[in-house]
Amino acid sequence: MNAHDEPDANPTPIRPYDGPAGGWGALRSVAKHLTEQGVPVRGAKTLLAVNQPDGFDCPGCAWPDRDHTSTFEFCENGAKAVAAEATRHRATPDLFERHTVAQLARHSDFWLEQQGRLTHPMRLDAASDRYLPVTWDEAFALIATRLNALASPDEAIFYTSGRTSNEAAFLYQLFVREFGTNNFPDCSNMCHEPSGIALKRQIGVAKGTVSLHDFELADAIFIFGQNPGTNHPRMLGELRRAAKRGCAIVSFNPLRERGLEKFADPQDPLQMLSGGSTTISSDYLQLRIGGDLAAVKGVIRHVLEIDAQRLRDGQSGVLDREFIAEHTADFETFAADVAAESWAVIEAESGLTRAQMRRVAEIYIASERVICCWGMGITQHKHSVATIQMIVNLLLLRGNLGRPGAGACPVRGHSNVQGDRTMMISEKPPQAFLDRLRDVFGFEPPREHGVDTVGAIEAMLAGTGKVFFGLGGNFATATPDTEATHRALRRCDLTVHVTTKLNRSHLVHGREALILPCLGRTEIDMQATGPQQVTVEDSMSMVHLSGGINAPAAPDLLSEPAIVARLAHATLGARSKVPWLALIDDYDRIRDAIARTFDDFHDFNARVRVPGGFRLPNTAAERRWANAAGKAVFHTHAVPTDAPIHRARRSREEPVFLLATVRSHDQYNTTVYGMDDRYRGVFGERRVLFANGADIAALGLAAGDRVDLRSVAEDGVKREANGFLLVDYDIPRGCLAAYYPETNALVPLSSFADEARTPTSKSIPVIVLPHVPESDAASRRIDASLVP
Ligand SMILES: Nc1nc2c(c(=O)[nH]1)N[C@H]1C(S)=C(S)[C@@H](COP(=O)(O)OP(=O)(O)OC[C@H]3O[C@@H](n4cnc5c(=O)[nH]c(N)nc54)[C@H](O)[C@@H]3O)O[C@H]1N2
Ligand SMILES: Nc1nc2c(c(=O)[nH]1)N[C@H]1C(S)=C(S)[C@@H](COP(=O)(O)OP(=O)(O)OC[C@H]3O[C@@H](n4cnc5c(=O)[nH]c(N)nc54)[C@H](O)[C@@H]3O)O[C@H]1N2
Ligand SMILES: [Mo]
Repeated sequence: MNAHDEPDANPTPIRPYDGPAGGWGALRSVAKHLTEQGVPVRGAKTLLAVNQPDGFDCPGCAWPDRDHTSTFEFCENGAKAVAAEATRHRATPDLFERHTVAQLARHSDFWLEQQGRLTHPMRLDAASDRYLPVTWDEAFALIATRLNALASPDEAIFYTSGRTSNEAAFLYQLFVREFGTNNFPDCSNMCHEPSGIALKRQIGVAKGTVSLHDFELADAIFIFGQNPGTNHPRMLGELRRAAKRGCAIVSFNPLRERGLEKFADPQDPLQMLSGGSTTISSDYLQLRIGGDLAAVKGVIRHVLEIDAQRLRDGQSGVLDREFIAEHTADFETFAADVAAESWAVIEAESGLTRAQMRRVAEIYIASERVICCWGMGITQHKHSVATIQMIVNLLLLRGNLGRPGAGACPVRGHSNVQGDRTMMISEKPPQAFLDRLRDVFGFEPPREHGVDTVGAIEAMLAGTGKVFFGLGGNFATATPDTEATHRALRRCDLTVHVTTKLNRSHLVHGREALILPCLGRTEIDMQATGPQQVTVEDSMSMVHLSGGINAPAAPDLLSEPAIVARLAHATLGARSKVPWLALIDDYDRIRDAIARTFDDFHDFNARVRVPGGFRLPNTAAERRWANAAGKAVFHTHAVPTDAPIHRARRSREEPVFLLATVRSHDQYNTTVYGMDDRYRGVFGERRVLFANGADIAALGLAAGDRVDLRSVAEDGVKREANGFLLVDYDIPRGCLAAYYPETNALVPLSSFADEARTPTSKSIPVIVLPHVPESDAASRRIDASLVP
């Protein structure tokens, strides 16, 4: 990457931050980002429409809003997401004329993003290595021709990122299934897939069970592996309210995260003027990376022991025995296994003391109503499904499921990632759903499972995946094993991306390539019958409308539903059973089709127009268990002691560390907004490695030194990422953290969660070496693989 792409290098990149999260820093940061994007006035107006009944859904995270009708809720990172979309900068055909693809590829991701909104559909001209403008009709005709020429529809792969609306997602799955494949990898495969799998089997729903109202009632909130101060800032408002009324907030995180400690709410004038803040976490457990299963099992062991002791003392026990008897299965087996687990193993693997876990058990028992939240610190490990089931086991012990103030809360990422799954963006659709599609639309959908994200990369590498189509996202950069992924994309005959901005995936292309620019969520979507709204589903199953207010970034942009429908029309033509173009004239027609397909969406158009929208039914929240057992099931899991990290440590002389890849405060996944990570005290620099001071010293290094990373993988492939600045950070020994996506090259494609196949981005065994300047060349090889 070009160093000169980035803003001026900061002379003191590391300046520990001891203020609260939020506060004036958040307001200053918003002003800065709006100004940089050239949108001070329009931006402010745009911000006031975020999450309003007649405005648009925030394109940031999936955290719900209070009623979706309340006053403007301020969120620094939501504002950055809006500013990024409402930018005045434009990536016009002129940009592509001035740069070959190889030249563009030499720029950093940050620079690519700064070029602004794309304005025209572009087609790769291989001879000149340039993208040239193409008409929409030509673009659709080209894709249609290539799709129809495939030996099998399964040679095409259709990726989705979680910003896609319900309407676009529904049309997309309809088109692709009528075309004939279930090849639907999506960002969820890299994100909350393990949550869906764990919960579906255990409690019969693949989603969380709580609503915002439960946060007002909870006596304790446990937060596992999540950094809300950066990734779900509006959640801090709920946590602050909860903390103020005395709710215990217990955070499990290897890193000290500012947003989990103290928060000054920019919504609260008094707090802002007084410089005050609210303490968020009452307890902060700095466990080891990957140590959550052991930690929760330790807490459960204490709960069971306290229960037994109380019974022996003639007191009442602490378990909800009625709930366990009536609603759960397999408790006895589970309890016996927990009692047999060794404390030595629990302590060694969690990195917590028995006393620390005892304290959590006491908080748990003292709390009538408990919510457990979790994020990527839980899902991106080999044993993520088991860890989530252990967290739910803890909830089940005292009936903390399906009653007010209690429940499971996987905190979803992208603003509509949950809705996309509800619309059946899924490589493993249930047969009953396929029957329904057949009955409603009159075509026979494919029955075989398709590929997920890892499977898609494998298929492209093997040459069986030939056309890659991405509805949003940045597949080349978000996925693991960067070098292998790039090789995979380059093997394709055709790569197509529907996108708002230029990103790496457009430059790591197949033999033929198209970039299709679309409207963003903040923009007016004008169709034959007038301006259209779309719908989204938040992390708590609330479905509501979203309509843009800004003029489109360019006259040639199409909406995502229009792109999908016109592509379907071009590809399937007269053989289609679906009136594609008519659906686009009025999105109410798409919603009617959704209502016919999914019972939970009956009277969709009417219900979604009620201010605030509606909540999808959730059987587990009503204590009905729609899984095979017909009960909430206690799942027994051993504490893992033979994971890749254990094997790597056994096989190596030098210390092997466990690296977690995390988000900085100035990024949205692969989109880098800026070079600062304010709450972690990092400024003007992204190649940093957070490490424990004692580990730094033991390596014979000092904070401020540069180091190179090698992953210790079992396939013998050398994977490296080089030139990271060592930062002395409050993190347990043996653990490291660095930013995603700079470290994705270290994650082997074959390293993923059991059952869920989610890449293990939070547990990469690595060794740390002093930086060798020549190794920059190796790091650049990854970027150089961009240059054909
Ligand atoms: N501004 C902004 N908002 C976002 C995003 C963004 O990039 N920027 N991304 C969106 C998306 S798609 C998602 S999925 C979410 C992600 O939101 P998060 O789940 O908060 O994602 P991460 O930044 O990956 O951070 C995970 C946290 O887990 C901790 N952690 C790492 N390993 C472990 C472990 O083994 N155990 C425990 N207990 N903790 C661990 C890390 O220290 C970090 O605090 O945010 C969404 N919202
Ligand atoms: N190492 C590591 N890897 C990870 C993770 C990690 O924690 N560590 N996290 C994983 C997670 S949780 C996720 S969700 C994935 C994210 O994977 P993706 O969803 O594929 O990636 P994003 O960076 O969110 O996608 C950003 C791009 O989306 C496009 N875009 C933005 N808005 C719109 C829109 O309205 N419409 C369309 N069509 N396009 C739009 C822009 O081109 C932008 O460049 O990454 C995963 N990868
Ligand atoms: Mo995500």
